[in-house]
Amino acid sequence: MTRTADDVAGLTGWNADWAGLRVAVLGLGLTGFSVADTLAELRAEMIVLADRADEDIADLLDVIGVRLLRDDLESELATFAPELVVVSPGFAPTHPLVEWCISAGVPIWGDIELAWRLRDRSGRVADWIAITGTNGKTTTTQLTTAMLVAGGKRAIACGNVGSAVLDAVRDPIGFDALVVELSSFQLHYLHSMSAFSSVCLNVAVDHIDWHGSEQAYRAAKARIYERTRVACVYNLEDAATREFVEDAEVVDGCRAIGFGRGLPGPSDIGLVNEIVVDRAFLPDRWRSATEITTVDELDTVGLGSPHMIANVLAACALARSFDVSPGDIRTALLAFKTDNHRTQTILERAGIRWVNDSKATNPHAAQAALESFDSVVWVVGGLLKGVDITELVAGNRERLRAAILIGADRSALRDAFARHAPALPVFEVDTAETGVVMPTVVRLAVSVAQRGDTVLLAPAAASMDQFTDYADRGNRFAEAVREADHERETDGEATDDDEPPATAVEG
Ligand code: UMA
Repeated sequence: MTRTADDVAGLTGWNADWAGLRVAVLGLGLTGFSVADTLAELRAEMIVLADRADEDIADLLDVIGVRLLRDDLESELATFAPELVVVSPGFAPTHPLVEWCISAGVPIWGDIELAWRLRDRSGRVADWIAITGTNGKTTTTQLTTAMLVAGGKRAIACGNVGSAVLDAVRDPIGFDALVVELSSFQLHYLHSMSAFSSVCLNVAVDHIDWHGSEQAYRAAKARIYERTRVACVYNLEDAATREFVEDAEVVDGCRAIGFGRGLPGPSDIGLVNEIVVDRAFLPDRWRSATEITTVDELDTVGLGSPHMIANVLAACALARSFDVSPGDIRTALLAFKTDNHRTQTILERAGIRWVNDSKATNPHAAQAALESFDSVVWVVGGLLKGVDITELVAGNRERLRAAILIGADRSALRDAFARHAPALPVFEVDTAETGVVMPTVVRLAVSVAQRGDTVLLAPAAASMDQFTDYADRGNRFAEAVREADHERETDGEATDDDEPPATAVEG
């Protein structure tokens, strides 16, 4: 039975009849794989079309039993005759495959549309807070997430910030809120999202090559506000964003909340004498205002520049709409910079998450970091300061894929692993050369990590044997991770000569 476009439009909910639906997935990057993986779980009939594909991801596709086509894509698509096409954001509307779908009348969704329809995957259906804008969206997404988390909500940043929304939607525990960063590309292919609150931070000319015109780019940005339920947040200093809100079809009762660095009116968040104040989310907003923080305080954590203040104001509005208290928001803001080396996700690539928790300078802190993840390649060691590491090793062996030992005090670690996790692959980085340690760690981690793993730097030890301090250790780890990723992206340009000279031995 072939499904019509109307049948496909009616597919909403994880338990809808996805089985056997003929779907073509365009692209095989972060988005394409998350889409294929999800639809495989739903037993759709699927092909993935990508003329360029990362070999690792292609292998994974093979593992989940999905067919990848790399040549003659237009005729493959026509032969397959999809009932639905799910397109990666890199595919512009003028791409020949997308044009074919348009002319054939096949519904075209982005991954965000699919994720929205499948948001009831875990019993706990998250509200979505949607963020776009030409500039500042990633910072605002991170700030908002931090504020929600400080307010006791289970929240995650996802989307264009670098992790697929479908992965967040399929989290087994679920979230109170997804803070979703959306690019104009993603918005273009999004049709039914109804965010809890939404913001377009600003609009400048961008991505004309993809959209075809400035007007089309702006139209995509404006979509963020459609069907918003509680608060449309707009920039008082950017008239276009206000116009977008005025033109949007929102849910009855949804409010328009302005943010800007000037004096706030009722229903705005702004600055009064360099104090960040909320005049939107309080009972008597006509006569009073709530103080959140000051510009001086923001300055101390590197958030005092004008564009950063604007991002902070927008994030405050979104968090306040979600009922986060001014006190919790302030707490999140003041911790924002110092959080850098605490379970900071550096990168997610090919299903592997790279996390920096260099701040874990003792077993207690390392335990907290380890508990956050199910399957870990653990980078551990340094100056143990005479602290017994045995319990930490014994108590976590079940969640470990492998361990990579660094630092001066490796013998205690080596013994603990030998006694309590004898079957675990344990690698040692036996160099003390500062510039070489982390590239070696990353190389070893790449060789052993599998999809779903987290490579976690949580050393449970002080850093001064090899690094200036924990920040230096964390920064060097992050640099090595990004460097390795860049080398991979530049398609094997890295040669053996680029490899760090250190030896690494498997224990
Ligand atoms: N492909 C082809 N042929 C093409 C075009 C693409 O085969 O002509 C395939 C290739 O297999 C390639 C894949 O498509 O590997 C790439 O797809 P993609 O470009 O859509 O990238 P993804 O890996 O899916 O990542 C996308 C976003 N990328 C873009 O929008 C270009 C990521 O944003 C986003 O984090 C991710 O989805 C998860 O939501 C990055 C970005 O640069 C950070 N965004 C732009 C920006 O911020 O300016 C918009």
